[in-house]
Amino acid sequence: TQHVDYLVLGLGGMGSSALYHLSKRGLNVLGIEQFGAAHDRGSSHGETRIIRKAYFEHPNYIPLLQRAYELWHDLEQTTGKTLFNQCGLMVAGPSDGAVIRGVHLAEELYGVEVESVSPADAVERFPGFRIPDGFEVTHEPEAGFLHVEQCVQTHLECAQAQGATVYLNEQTLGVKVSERSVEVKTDRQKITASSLIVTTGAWSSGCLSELQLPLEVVRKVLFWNPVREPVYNLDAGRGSFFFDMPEGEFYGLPSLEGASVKLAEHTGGETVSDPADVDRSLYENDVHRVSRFVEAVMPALDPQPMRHTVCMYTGTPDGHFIVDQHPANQRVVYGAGFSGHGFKFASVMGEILADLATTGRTALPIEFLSAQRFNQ
Ligand code: PYC
Repeated sequence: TQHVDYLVLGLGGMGSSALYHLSKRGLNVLGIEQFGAAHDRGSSHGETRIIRKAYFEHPNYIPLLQRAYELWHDLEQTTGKTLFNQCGLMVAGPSDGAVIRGVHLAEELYGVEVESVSPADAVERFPGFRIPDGFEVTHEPEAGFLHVEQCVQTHLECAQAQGATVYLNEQTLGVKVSERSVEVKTDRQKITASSLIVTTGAWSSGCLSELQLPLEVVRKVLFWNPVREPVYNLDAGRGSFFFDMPEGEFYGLPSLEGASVKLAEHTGGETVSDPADVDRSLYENDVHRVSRFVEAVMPALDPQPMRHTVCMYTGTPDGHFIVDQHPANQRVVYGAGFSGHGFKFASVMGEILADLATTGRTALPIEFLSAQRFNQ
């Protein structure tokens, strides 16, 4: 049996960052990942993730986002890599809808820069979009996207350069947590750890079954649709977009290569009973909701996708993350239930999980993410 001081299970967005922060502190840390580095079997793949600060989900996230921005920037500075693209984000929806109201709340409470764009200006500023009647449009200039696989890969490479050990393609078969010890059994060995960080995404309920976390994994299909007219190009200054439609919430990214636009529905998705077995094929049923959105709102895009990938959201009942310590052992910490809006926080979540694992507390305001809220 091998013993390590810190063991990180799951090296996707959150785990790769926790590994990075722990190793940066000079600690003895091992990370275990059941697939390869920056793989496409979980929730941290598909080229891009939106990052934004006008956080309509809840203003409590904004201090975390401010730190997340700083940390992504630091990682770019240290490595010389481009991970973040500040292309801006257009948000469109009914003025009295939760999304537009949440954007304005972020502006009021935290001074996040948000421009209101009149319908006439929207036609000029966002060519290729047909804004539904009665919608309000905002633009957040500091928003943009992250290159998701490169973020994971960079955290992993830097962690290894800082002395972390990484075991890839090694499956965790069991996790035993008691007041004084942590034991992990994998398909290759047994490992004991003084402290454990669980960031296993869609596999979290399985790894921490004794906690009965209220998580539901859903299957999400991401599409790349062919461009008919070159009006969505990143290099022409186009940005990301998010629409609060009566049918659901839809989002997309500017065209990176000129041929296609990546887009998806944020709402909905079928429940996945076993994340290892999620259906990665494409069905007519997957396509039609996004196709209808394209027909209604993006006339310069082909409604039929040219490619897709399948990803998973691990949702909580209130759509907010769970970041906490194990009730039986404070040296076991976890981040779970990122509910389809977590990746942008990976940089700061790694720092928070490293704080919790090393000192039992963090200066960052995460009380609202405690698992306790489900026991009240
Ligand atoms: O977190 O910005 C986000 C997001 C948009 C669609 C899915 N997640």
